[in-house]
Amino acid sequence: MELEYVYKRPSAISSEADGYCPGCLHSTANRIIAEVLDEMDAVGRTIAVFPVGCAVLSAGYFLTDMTIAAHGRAPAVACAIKRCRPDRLVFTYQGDGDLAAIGMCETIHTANRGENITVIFINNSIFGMTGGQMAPTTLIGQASTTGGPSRNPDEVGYPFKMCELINQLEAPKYIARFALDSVPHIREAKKGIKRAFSIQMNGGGYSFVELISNCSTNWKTTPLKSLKFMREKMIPYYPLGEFRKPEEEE
Ligand SMILES: Cc1ncc(C[n+]2csc(CCOP(=O)(O)OP(=O)(O)O)c2C)c(N)n1
Repeated sequence: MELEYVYKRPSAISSEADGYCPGCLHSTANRIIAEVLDEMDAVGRTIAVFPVGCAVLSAGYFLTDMTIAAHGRAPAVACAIKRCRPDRLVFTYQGDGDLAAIGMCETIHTANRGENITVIFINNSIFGMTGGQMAPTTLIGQASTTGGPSRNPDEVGYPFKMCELINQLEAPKYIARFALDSVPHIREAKKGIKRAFSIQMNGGGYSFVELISNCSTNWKTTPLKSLKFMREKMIPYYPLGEFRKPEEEE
């Protein structure tokens, strides 16, 4: 009897076991991006730009063309690739330390130029790979190895809301924030990624998709409790939704 698969591995992802920590939502983010690439029949014409940080582990699983950029420089590298190969679907996949700390300059200028690329931003409110240092997105009161037991805005400023910041610029065409804490939210996130990729492939311009994610290892909690932290602490500070989309999409 022939088996009919109702749920299978997207062709954009290899069969390697992933190296993320147990419960890490990078794997969910990888999966929905890969599903979108499959649905758009875009695997063979995609170029991914991976960063420094846990997000770079994705480079071991995606079967698209790809490169890895120096810390924070993924948008600059992606712009160069896209300008040389405008027929390709080019996206970056970056953590919050990469995108909003060392890479803040590249992030803002790329968005301001309206480059026709998609930036996927994994916001887990901490530097993951290097061991839980404070990120630009660490919440007020959140513990980190460099910010102490409680982020104090009087000393280190307030957490950056990247969608809201980018929404001040003229050029971006699509700006949205989703979360990976539940199945309905993951479905919404997938739709947003597809919308961003479609805008790019239609020559529409810059798209920015933030995904609220977790880091139970450095938050020093369990994967299940990390979902609760996302719902109770992160989403209230980082409201979900589409901040900007092309008029015809309204
Ligand atoms: C120029 C440079 N500075 C610092 C580092 C060290 N470094 C490696 S990963 C990382 C943190 C990345 O954190 P984030 O972007 O939040 O990604 P996550 O690991 O949480 O996915 C840092 C600072 C580096 N590799 N290169």
